[in-house]
Amino acid sequence: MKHTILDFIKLSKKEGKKLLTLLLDPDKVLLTEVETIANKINNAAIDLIFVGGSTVAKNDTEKLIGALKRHIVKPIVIFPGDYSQITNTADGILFLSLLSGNNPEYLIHQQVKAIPSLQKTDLEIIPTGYILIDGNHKTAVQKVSNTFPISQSEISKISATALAGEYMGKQLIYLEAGSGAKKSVSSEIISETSKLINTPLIVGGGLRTKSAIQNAFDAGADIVVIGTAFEENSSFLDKI
Ligand code: 1GP
Repeated sequence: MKHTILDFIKLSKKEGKKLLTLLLDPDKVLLTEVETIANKINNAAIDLIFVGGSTVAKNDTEKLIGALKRHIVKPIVIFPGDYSQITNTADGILFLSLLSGNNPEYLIHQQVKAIPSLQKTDLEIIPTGYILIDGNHKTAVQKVSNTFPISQSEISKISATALAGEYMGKQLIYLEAGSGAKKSVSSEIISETSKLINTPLIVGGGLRTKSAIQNAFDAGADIVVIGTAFEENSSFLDKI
């Protein structure tokens, strides 16, 4: 089994190097803009690229990653909303399990449905515990997964869910306030969770400023994901 991306993440954590990830949603990126976007990514402090969305038209993920690959050597990881987004054009995939909700479809059934497609790829598969946290905004993940996020006040429940994920063998834990969240995951939640787990911690959702990203890193995030801030203003990366 390949471990290139995960090894890079673990080594970065060990060395105290924080990683910044750009999320691109195939629904929102025009293929004609890919070269310009790729140039920005190549010149920015972006370490990883996630590609995915809650609802993506068939083949759009493959087309976007294929186009990005013509210009970018940084690792591209599928961040799938469902198993139809699997494509061998990427380097790896977050093999997500939605640990915060009570919907077996996103806890295990989608993962089983993904197997026939994954067996035809040589993607690096990265077991990831995905924890949805209330961002004061009904997000696409919440609607599509038909689950409720955990309230930001339930800090011990969030950190316990993360540790349970680690004990279940997840290699990454993702605290997600949801794309376009009005309230990003609080520093207290990030801090309490990162203290409890050894697994690299990803934080995303609603981080729109350089200081918000820095605060998430300072609180203990190993990887920060930005999506909307770049979608709304492609020069956002120039400031980082
Ligand atoms: C969503 O965490 C990511 O899955 C990014 O969120 O679009 O709010 O940056 P934003």
